[in-house]
Amino acid sequence: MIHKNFVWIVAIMMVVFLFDACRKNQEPLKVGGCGDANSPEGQVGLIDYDDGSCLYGFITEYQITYHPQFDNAAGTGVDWDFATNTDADLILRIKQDTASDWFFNSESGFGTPEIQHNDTARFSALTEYQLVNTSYRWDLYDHDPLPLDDNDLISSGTFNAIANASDGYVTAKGFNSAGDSTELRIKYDLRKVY
Ligand SMILES: [Ca+2]
Ligand SMILES: [Ca+2]
Ligand SMILES: [Ca+2]
Repeated sequence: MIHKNFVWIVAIMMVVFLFDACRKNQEPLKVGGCGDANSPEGQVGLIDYDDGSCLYGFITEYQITYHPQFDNAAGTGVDWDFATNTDADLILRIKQDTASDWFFNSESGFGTPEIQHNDTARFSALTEYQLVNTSYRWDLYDHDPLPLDDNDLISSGTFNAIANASDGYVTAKGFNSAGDSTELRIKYDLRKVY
């Protein structure tokens, strides 16, 4: 009788042991990744721990891929200049929404290049500015010479640099008061911050 009880106890212990081993094997693996919301590749809320792999976006170039052909905010079909050179002469400025200073102002490094409305204007980054998870504001103006005429707003807009980042570009749309759209693209390289 003792022998029989002993066999039963051993059998039950083996079943419990095997069940416990199976349960442990089925526990999900912890998933690592970049847990920093300031990284364009951040996976906040989707991973179990930050594995130190975060890369960050540093601006290499600013682009205006298109802008309105005419200054419709000043009246339908109004040219950007008088009579000649009627394409817009671009001035692009970008800053953090709450900042007072523009961290990029194309006029200081590139002058006011005249660009056809459906051509891409490119401005190399003058400083390696790091994009972070916050709201940015940008303005695009057409330069005009005082005292004849002052600058005209082509478009302005706001965007979150991380929310709008994909495959090496932050893309944002801006508008003028007539509803005409303009596209801003900010090219960035991904690298570590040490
Ligand atoms: Ca012009
Ligand atoms: Ca102009
Ligand atoms: Ca003007």
